[in-house]
Amino acid sequence: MAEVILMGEPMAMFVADTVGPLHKVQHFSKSLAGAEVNVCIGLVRLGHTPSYVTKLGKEPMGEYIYHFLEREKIDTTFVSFDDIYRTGLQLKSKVTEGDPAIAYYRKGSAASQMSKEDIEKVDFSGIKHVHVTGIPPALSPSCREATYRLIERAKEAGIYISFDPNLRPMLWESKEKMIEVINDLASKCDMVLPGISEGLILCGSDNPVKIADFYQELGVAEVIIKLGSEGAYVRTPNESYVQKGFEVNKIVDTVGAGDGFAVGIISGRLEGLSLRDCVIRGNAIGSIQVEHVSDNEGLPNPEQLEARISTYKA
Ligand code: KDG
Repeated sequence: MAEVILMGEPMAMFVADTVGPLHKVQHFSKSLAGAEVNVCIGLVRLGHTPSYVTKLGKEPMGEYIYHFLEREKIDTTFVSFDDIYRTGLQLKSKVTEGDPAIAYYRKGSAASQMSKEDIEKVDFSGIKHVHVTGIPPALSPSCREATYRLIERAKEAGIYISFDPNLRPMLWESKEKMIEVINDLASKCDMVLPGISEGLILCGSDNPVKIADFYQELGVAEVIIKLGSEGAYVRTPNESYVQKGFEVNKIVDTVGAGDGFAVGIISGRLEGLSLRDCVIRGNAIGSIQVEHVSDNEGLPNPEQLEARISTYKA
């Protein structure tokens, strides 16, 4: 039985085989992208049972993703196929370091057809955690309603909700709307996990203390601000501290590090770890993720995670 619910859009991702601008690249390798599905994959690798809510196109890319989910042992009970719309696609450039260029082909995708009716079908029995991100509310008006309904149903059921803003400005109608909706959704959750640069956009400050103040004033109990290689700033009603990050061998691609961090927090909570140990785990997984080109291939199994944690110099 599933322990965690996540809703999102998975995409077939084509990663450039050679460095250079995307329009010049001849050959790409196929893999899977999508913030929430990355978190599902990470949770399964650590022995947990996420259920993924999404819509796929009835075409080869939808089938590819469906088989991928089944192979990764992600619960597909709430995955449906859309007869008309297609699965979204993404291109990603190859970089030698830092952030790659991304191009989306996802407007009007099958996943963007999700609506609150899809959330009504979800069975919350046995669910201990709901993880929401700021991507689905950017996909379409019906996906935005579905995101609100997911939070509402989780709250009604008394389930703990974490929220990762995951800002994707190019998917929103305006920057103002993005800030308004993301902060409104965040205010309804138990934990918010912004990156430091997201904090600047959402709260007008890149000072972690001010970002934490902002969300606590909105009523969020736990705020964890991701500081990249510096680690994370943690604020709860009782304490605040910076938890130092891990040393990284070589940064190959930063995409997916935040999803890895969320995997650490959610899996740690499910296993009853202290918040500090959850954050150490989140930092550890984020540090492994940036050493991999794929958005999810680096997500560790328990042995790989333990090996990284054993290198920690607090
Ligand atoms: O967090 C990683 C995701 O961003 C990536 O796998 C896909 O860009 C993506 C998205 O918008 O879901």
